[in-house]
Amino acid sequence: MASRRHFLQSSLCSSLAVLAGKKLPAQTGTPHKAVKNNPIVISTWDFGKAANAAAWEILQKGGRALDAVEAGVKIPEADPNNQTVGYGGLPDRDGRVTLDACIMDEHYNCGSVMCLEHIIHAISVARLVMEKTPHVVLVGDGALQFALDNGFKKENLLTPESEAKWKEWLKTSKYEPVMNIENKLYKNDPSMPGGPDNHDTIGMIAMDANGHCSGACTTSGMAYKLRGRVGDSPIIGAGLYVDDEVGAATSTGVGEEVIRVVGSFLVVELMRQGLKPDAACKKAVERIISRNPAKAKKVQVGFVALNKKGEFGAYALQKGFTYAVKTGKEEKIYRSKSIY
Ligand code: SD4
Repeated sequence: MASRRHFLQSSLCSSLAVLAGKKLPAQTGTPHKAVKNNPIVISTWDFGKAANAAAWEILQKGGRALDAVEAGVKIPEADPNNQTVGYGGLPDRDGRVTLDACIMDEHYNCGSVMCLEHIIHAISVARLVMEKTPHVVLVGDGALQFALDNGFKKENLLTPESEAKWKEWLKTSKYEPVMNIENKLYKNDPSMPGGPDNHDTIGMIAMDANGHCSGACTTSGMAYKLRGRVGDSPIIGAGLYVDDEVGAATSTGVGEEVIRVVGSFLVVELMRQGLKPDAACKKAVERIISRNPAKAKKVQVGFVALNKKGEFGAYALQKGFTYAVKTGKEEKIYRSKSIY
């Protein structure tokens, strides 16, 4: 009865609004408001700066955000010195480099590869999954076969440096996924995946000169993970989400904690409800804490977000999370606020 009354009331309101010539707001919330001619790109971590520069080449010419984020994240994917993304990534516990990546455009199109081996540019394979198949996700051997069928080259992604670190790790085989925390405990332990000189996943979100958003996320995942383990990074909604009505968000850190709360989707939904990007990221981080307070104290998760007004922000569980921003006016690395 109550719901019928509610239905009647809301139908009456709708009819009155239509009669009054008023356009009702879209049910999804924030109306599509684009900031034109003001492109922006944001990436996780310091090394996002070089990636942003590549993305900017495209954005400044009026190119599409989708092309920009793909070109941007290809920089760390190809960098052998970056041991958490693409070529040179630290392997799983069996010594195999397995990559996770996803991409999403302004039309809710998305593509993803999980546990992909031997292909440097996992992000481009993810884009091809999005554009050339009726699917969203390809995994493992199937993803590799698809990549090879589409002209990608099979390569050895394990560099001598990463192999040496893995062999060092094998001596203890201690697996503790602690990432990039400014934390004395791990500062002097070179075998830890979160050691001081280590970096993490690149998540990149951008808005182009037409005011449209896209995002990309690519990683070799947690170092020394179990074979077949997939983190948040290639999971649409967890490691990345784009909703061109609202904005975009991406994450880095211990993927299991992000997946549990569908982190990037959560951030975007919180922005849809009216929160600024930094407040939305903070709430998502708090959600992680509320789900598992003991664990949250020991691991790192960081979110970055961008809304359709071009406002951006970030929040992390722990100190030490940085993100890079490039606009027509600034090129800067920010230190994220954190809970702990
Ligand atoms: C994962 N989120 O595989 C990735 C790893 C990462 O910062 O981002 N590290 O869980």
